[in-house]
Amino acid sequence: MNITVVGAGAVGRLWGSQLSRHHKIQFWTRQPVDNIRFSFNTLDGITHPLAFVANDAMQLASSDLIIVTVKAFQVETALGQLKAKIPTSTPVVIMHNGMGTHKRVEALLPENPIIYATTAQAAYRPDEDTLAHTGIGQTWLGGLNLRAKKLSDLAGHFELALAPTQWHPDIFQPLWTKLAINCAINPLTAIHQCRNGELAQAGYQTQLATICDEVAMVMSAEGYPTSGPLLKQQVDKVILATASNFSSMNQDVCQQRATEIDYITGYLVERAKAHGIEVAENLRLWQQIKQLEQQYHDR
Ligand code: KPL
Repeated sequence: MNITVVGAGAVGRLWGSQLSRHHKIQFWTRQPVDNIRFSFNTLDGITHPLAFVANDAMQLASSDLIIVTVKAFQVETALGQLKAKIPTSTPVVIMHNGMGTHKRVEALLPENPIIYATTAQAAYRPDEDTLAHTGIGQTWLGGLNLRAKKLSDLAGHFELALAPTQWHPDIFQPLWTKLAINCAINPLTAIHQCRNGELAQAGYQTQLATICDEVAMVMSAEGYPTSGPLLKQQVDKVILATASNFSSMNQDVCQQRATEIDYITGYLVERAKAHGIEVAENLRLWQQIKQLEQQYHDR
C-alpha cells in the first residue's frame, strides 16, 4: 500500500518505520520539509538509520491509507488542511490518546471510511533525531462509520508491522478502557513529575481507586459496563508494565507543551456531566493540570 502518516511525533514515526517494511510510506508534517530522517532504536537495542519522503502532495492524493497520529487537539486542523487534497474514498485512521474528536472528524470527512485506533505500543524521542521503541502493547483498530466497518483486513497489515494488533467490532470499548488508564496514570504522573511505576506506592492507592470508581460509573452509563476494582486491576497492570516510562502528559508538562487533558480527563468530565454523574476526583485533577498549563503559557 501507499500510506501517508500525518504527524512525525514518536507514535507516527514508530508506525511509519514499522509499516515501511512492507509498504511505501511518506510523512505529512506541519513544517514544509521534503524528507524526515531519524535513527530508530529497536527493542533489541539495534539502531537503524531511516529516511522518508515528506509532504509530497501527489503521493498524498494517491495514498491507499492515511494514518493521522497528531495529538487530539491537532486532529481537526490537520484534517481541515488535508480534506481538499485527498479523495473521499481514502480510508483514514485516527490514532491519538484520549477521546472526543470523532464527531468533528465525521463532520469534516463525511464520506471517507474513518477508522479509530488505540495503541499501547510505547515509544519516545530522546532527541530530535532519534526514535526509541520502548515497549510492546496491544493495538486495536475499529470502524467508526459503516464504510469503515468493512475494512477489518487492515488490522492484518498493522499486525504485520507491530504485533499484537486486532480489529474490534466496537472500537469505543477499547477506547474507553485506554481512557480509563490514561485518566488514572497521566494526570498523577504529570502533577507529581514521576515515572509511571511510582504510582504503585501505597500512598497513591486510594486516589487511584477513586479515579477508577468514577470512570467506571461513566463508562457504565455510556454502555460499557465495568467496575472500579476491575479498572483498577487494569491500571495496576499498566503501571507495572510501563514502570520505568514517563507518561506522555508527564513529558508534555515537563517540556511545557500543551497536554491532552481536555481529551482524557476533560472528556470523562464532559460525559459525566451529560449523565448527571459526579466525578469530583477527576474534576480536581483536570483543574490541576489546567492550572499547570496556564502557569507556563502565561510566562
Ligand atoms: O498511554 C500512556 C501515556 O503515557 O500516554 C500510558 C499508558 C500511561 C503509558 O505511559
